[in-house]
Amino acid sequence: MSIIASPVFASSIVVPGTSDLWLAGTAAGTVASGLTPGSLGVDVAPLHAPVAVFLNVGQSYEFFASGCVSNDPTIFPCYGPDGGPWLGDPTVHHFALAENGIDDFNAPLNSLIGLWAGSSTPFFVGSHWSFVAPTSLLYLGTMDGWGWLNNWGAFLIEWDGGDNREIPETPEPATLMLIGAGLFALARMRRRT
Ligand SMILES: [Ca+2]
Repeated sequence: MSIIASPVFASSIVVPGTSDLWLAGTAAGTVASGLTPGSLGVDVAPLHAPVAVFLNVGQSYEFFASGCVSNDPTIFPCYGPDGGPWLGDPTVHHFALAENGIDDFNAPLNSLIGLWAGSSTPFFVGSHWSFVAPTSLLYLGTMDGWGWLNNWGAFLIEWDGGDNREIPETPEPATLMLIGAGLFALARMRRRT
């Protein structure tokens, strides 16, 4: 008999490949991510905005991402949340550089990336991420150089943690037995010292 339960994902969310982090927190109609710095953005909020995730500050979370995203499946592979190379380079950056208060950033093509509300610095998330939430609003998007509007696919993010963590209201008998055995062992160790 095992008391280790299979993972229970309390929550899940879908991040479309069209989720452009450089539109995080922007007003409707804001554009971003043209081909060159200063060129008119081709992605528009809220259609291509990143996905907003609300978390509990100071609580622990574990994210598991699956699925795949591609710039164009007829030309590029469909990469998982850890992304892949961009034309031989291990990473790609934001061709328009800093935009809408969000810094330029390098990450593997089509990888899952994030940005905390109030921060200007994106970060790599990938397929597995354990963290403590520093603030309540997290934006999730995918990595690209420009033009998220034509991206294919999506990532499914399942997570455990926060107030959604599964906590049994009453310990199961096996758990109580283990706790009892642990206390007994502790008492024996203490007597020896
Ligand atoms: Ca694209």
